Amino acid sequence: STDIRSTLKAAIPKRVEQLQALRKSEASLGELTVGATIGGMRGYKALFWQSSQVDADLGVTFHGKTISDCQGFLPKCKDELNDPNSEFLPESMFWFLLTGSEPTQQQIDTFSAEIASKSTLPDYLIKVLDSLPTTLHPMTQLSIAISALNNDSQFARAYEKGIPKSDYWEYTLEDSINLIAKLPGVIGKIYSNTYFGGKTLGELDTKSKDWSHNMATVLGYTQDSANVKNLTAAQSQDFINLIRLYCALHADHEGGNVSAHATHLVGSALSDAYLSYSSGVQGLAGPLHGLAAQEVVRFIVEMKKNVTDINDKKQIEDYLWSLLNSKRVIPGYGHGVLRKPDPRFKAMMQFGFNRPEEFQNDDYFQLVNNLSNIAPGVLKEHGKTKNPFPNVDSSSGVLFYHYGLTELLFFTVIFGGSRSMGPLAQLVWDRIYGLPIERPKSVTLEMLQGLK
Ligand code: AMX
Repeated sequence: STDIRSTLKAAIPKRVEQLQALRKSEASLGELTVGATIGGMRGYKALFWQSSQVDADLGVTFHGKTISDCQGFLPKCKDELNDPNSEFLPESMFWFLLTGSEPTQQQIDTFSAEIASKSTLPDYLIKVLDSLPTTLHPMTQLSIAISALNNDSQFARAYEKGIPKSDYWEYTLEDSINLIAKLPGVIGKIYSNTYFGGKTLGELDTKSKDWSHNMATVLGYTQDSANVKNLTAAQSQDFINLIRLYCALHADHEGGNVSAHATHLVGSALSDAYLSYSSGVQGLAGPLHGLAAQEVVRFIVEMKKNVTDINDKKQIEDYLWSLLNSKRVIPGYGHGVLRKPDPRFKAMMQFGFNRPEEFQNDDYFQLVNNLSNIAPGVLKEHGKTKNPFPNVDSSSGVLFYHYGLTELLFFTVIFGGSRSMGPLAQLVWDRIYGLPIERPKSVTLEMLQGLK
């Protein structure tokens, strides 16, 4: 069985030849307009992104495969093959995004073990994180940690020595794997420093556990009854599966979203994987992008305080109108590209529906579900939002909340763990293709006026 490096290597010649054939193509991808240039470039097909695509109606596909396809064929954890509740692994998704080919169980077992073996944090990074004020937003801590890891960048070191352009991708791949491997430890450290006075909540298993298992453990979701979350072993296991599903589904969402685009843009200057992805994380920290996950739970908790019956449609509608009338957005609704309910939203809700013993009495979960039937009508009547349906952030936060991850600011950090996978896979391909620095032309107000 081949490993991730040789599988990728085998995929390179054909793709490079295909891209090469298009390099000088003058086929048009559409017109640029003044309105769209000052309107967030909506609809511009101006980016090349290989591994995922978002269709306005169908949502995301990964190399043409839907979420449920991926749930069917991507490998799970080797110890849980007969457990129907065990979700496929984010490392399987990374493999698939990167190589475009379906990994075997054995390949993922090996890759997952490699990631675990590289998960220990260097001492300097622990010092950096320990020196940060606990009042610093965990997303800022995450981006600082990722930037600091550039101390270990194999690409940056090799570039300084002088390497041929054809070798860039190999160093970028090593950096990307190292970065992904360190994220569970980084995320656990930020969590413990920010909320638990630096107490170790669980130990990384550098030998046999998968990436999500390790992330859950360092967040305190250990299998022993003495865990800080006071959860049963079965509930901790649910949380591991929640991390697996959430992180696999959030790994990539084509190239134009802020975190992916920022990573790609910064990477185009040949900044290494750490610097590139830390800028992606800074973009993810914006409330219109990844921070929406925290906003949704805040909003749901607040709404629950304001309605006496979570099944009363009228009360919910009134609450939504009060938000809209005070010129606030309904968090978790709307999307830059999608025009239907986000299939990731549905997959995350399904996680709850599959566990009725946990969720049928969870008012927040039930409220999110009710809201998904009520808010679209209100937003349609309001008439502004192009997509009145729930996006992915509508559902994920309340699931984390249910299992005792109640620190709202922290949800986006887990998103930040997940989103590394797609943009870093693309960064490796950017290097394989030798794509140039991104440098679009800008225009001034006077130039735009002159066009009228
Ligand atoms: N509630 C109220 N108004 C909304 C709205 C919502 N959920 N979504 C969009 N609108 C409004 C916009 O503010 C805009 O109003 P304006 O013309 O007065 O500025 C108008 O509808 C048109 O916007 P749009 O073209 O439909 O959306 P967009 O592409 O500009 O923005 C998004 C998309 C997601 C930022 C926006 O829908 C929003 O702010 N949603 C709430 C926050 C959220 O859930 N973000 C998470 C997105 C997913 C992610 O990246 N994690």
